[in-house]
Amino acid sequence: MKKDIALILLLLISGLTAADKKPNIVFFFADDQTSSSLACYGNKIAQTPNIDQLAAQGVRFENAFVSQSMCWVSRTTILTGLTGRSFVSKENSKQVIPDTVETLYSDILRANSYRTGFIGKWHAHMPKGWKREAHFDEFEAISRNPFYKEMPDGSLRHETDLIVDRAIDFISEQKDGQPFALNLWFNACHAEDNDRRPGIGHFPWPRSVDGMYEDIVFDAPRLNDSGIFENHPRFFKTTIARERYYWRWNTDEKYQTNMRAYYRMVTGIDQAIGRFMKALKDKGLADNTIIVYSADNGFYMGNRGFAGKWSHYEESLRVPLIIMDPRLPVKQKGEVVDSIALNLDLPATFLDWAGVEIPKHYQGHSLQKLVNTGKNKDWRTESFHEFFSGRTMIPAYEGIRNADYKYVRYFDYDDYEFLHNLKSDPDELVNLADNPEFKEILQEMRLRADLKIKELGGQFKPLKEAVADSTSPFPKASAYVSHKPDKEGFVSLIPSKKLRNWAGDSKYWKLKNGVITGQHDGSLKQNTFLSWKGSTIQNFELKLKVKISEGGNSGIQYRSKSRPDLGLYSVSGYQCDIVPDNVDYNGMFYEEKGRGIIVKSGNKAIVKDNSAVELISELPKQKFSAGEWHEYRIVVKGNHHRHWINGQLMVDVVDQDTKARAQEGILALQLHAKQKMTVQFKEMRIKHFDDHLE
Ligand SMILES: [Ca+2]
Repeated sequence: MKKDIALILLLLISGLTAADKKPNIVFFFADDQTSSSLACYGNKIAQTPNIDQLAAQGVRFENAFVSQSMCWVSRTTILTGLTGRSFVSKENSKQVIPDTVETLYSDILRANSYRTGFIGKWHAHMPKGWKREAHFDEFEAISRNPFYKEMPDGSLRHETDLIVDRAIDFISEQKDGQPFALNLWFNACHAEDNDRRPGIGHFPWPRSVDGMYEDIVFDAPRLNDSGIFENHPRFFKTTIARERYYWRWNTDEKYQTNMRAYYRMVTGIDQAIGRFMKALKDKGLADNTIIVYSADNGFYMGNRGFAGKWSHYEESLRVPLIIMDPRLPVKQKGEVVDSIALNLDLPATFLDWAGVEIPKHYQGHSLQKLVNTGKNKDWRTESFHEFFSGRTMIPAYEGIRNADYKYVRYFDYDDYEFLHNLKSDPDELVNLADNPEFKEILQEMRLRADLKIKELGGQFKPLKEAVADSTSPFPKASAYVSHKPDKEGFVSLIPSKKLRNWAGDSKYWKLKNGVITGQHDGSLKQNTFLSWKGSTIQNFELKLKVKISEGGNSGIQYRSKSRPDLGLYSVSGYQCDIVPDNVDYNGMFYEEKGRGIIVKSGNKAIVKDNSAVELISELPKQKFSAGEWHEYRIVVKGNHHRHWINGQLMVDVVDQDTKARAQEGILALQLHAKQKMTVQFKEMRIKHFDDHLE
């Protein structure tokens, strides 16, 4: 009897302790990451040991989705517990209804003794006057643009690392006896949209993962067959998902460079998580801290001829979801759950862990039972998905998905419908909406979608304006995508005010009155570059005016590559040399990579594929003096390169050694190290010829 009483007492005490000791919650939230880019989700290349470890010690959701594949909507869904449709105005889908964001899940946790923190990418659109920092004990927005932030000592630190630095500060200040809920919302792996230089420009990674995946040659996108793209209705083929495909995936050169960069961003997150986990353990908090890892939306990495997210396909909607609760029984560790989980479920789950009642209006459900036992017989079998953000730019849709079928309709396009059989056609390549055999299923899913829409707040008002095309399905020159040429076919490259569309060290490069000036006093140790961020270039005519100081040395780089191994602003590739008062060098055909002359000025030549030069003829040589404006013109078509200065042809070269140098790359201006110099550029205009010349 005594023994029993002791046991009951012990149970009571331990029971009380467990109930009293609320778990801490850390929510790692990546940007634009489809689940397939993690090793624990089957990726054979990605190195993500720390995230994999979370999956091994916790639970991984095989079927996690977002209700809307869009950064700000997905984020607001998590903050409010509502599907997008329920928190925006039906007249203006960009406007959030103030009542719906008055109390966030973090406010509820805070009111229930939690210390709350938010560090990282916010991007939730809130009504005017709404103060985000008032909704957390500690709040620090850290955005991209740029990904690298300057530290007080002048060094640059990537936002992923910075967010985890702040997170470690947060837990180091944590007092005993109070639980905490910390949101660490990364900007990685979102692309730097305004910087389309492949690699470190478009997908900037933390420098700690420099060089990773360099030897990897990525397989082409699995759903790469051009017929898959062709099979879409026109409105699907002209959106920004297609435009951005030309920003980052359309050629092998771009694809490989950007894939490596994207994977580095993923591994950058992984390493930062590893660092945080160690700090958590050192602080003695690991045993009572639940870790959640997810992403705000999926991502197209060239599949179907698309980039970005937004649409109804699985690449867009699927996200990773890993929950590591250290209190889990051993048999649950490493469990994979098949049930449909949504971003909508996260706030309900957080509150459930905290032992707080879940508000009645929350539309998601706590995942706790699924995490703890792997099962929940009352769980949903169907999920609602939609897109309405930026309806004027990106096709909006609504619909439902279950284990067997996905039904959606693009409601601004005469209710264009898709019906996919997910069991027999998991890649969603066949649209069954017009197939009479599936008429009943279509009808049934239509009705269920209607019911769900009614429940969530009803239909949107019809769009007033027509949806504009973002691109033609097959632009002749991808460099023209988002850069419309003038009547003569040229695009101006020098902005009127800030050097926004160029990347370089502002210490050396300035823009004033339409003139770009590169200057140093002799202290520059290594060549530095100013690169155009607009796109890569292939076949083109470039016109500009150049002025250089005496003894100066510069160049116009083209079809170049970023060389982060040499520095953030280093590039290599072809160069039209700028050296005044030198008949051999001015306008010559140079290669920055090997720092070598390919062909000197005054030569018409062929560079053989073994790099031997065959001279065809000599062109008249001419000196061009320092301190005066000269007109440069570069025309490149295929492997034929020509450089002119003041109308004088300086080099005319066919470079057959095409493997030695990239045939597509970025445009950049050089500032040569060592000797003090000033170089200036103005009236710079480029005309692009077709990417695929006859
Ligand atoms: Ca996103």
